[in-house]
Amino acid sequence: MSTYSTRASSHPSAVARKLLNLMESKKTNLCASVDLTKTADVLSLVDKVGPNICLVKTHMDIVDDFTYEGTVLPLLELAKKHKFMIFEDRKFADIGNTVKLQYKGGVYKVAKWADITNAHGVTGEGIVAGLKEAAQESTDEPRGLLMLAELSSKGSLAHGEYTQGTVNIAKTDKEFVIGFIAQHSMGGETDGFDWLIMTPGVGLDEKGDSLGQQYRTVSDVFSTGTDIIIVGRGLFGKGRDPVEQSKRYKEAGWNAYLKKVGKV
Ligand code: UP6
Repeated sequence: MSTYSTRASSHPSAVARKLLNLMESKKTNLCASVDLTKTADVLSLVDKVGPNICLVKTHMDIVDDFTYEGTVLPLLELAKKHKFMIFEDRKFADIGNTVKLQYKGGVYKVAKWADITNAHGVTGEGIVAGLKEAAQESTDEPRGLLMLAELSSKGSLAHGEYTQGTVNIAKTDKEFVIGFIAQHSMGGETDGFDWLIMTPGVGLDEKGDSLGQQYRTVSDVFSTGTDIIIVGRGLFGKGRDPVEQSKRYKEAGWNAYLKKVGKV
């Protein structure tokens, strides 16, 4: 397997190149999932874990006091301060025209500030085209899309033919679609794709939660093709110290990566 920096040197997406370079220079493949409902809590957590992460994943629609000025602008400042990128986990799932409006507009205007967002394949390839148009009409900054190929939750319907169908949708845009939310590698190398695999449902202490989440360990997800680990409650759950935990997951993720590329 190639190193992050080798992949950065030849990746067709500017977002992916930036992220891969940043991962190499900060020595981290940890994405913090900041699922908190108050802006102050989101920003405080991000400031604590910032030095140890490459990416912050948000669900802005759970933030009670969300405003562009009060929530997004300070988050962008923290992104500059700590050098991480931003992924809004919006999970778009509608026809192209509707997702275009959702991505560009409404309260959140995701295309304006998030480097990366994601979408389900269930509605077909128009979703990629619609989101790409919204990105182009919103900003000159590069934007990237992840397709949801597999989910971590118990009983997920995203497997087999559905997953393959999502991979086929991803193939329709080599530059805008940078990879997948998935539990395994989605291949693609032989067709010239270098997809980033980002994996949620990662936890070193628990096996799951009471609502169907299932956790796998860091070494387990790396053994099946992960490039970036997404960790939420493992960092900030009850009784946890986010600084300590982000260091722990950073180290576990980096060691698993080094092992995979044969550097240890
Ligand atoms: N997420 C999953 N599984 C998926 C896709 N997305 O858990 O297949 C998201 C959730 C949450 C985060 O929406 O924001 O990843 C996982 O959080 P946790 O680590 O606290 O379980």
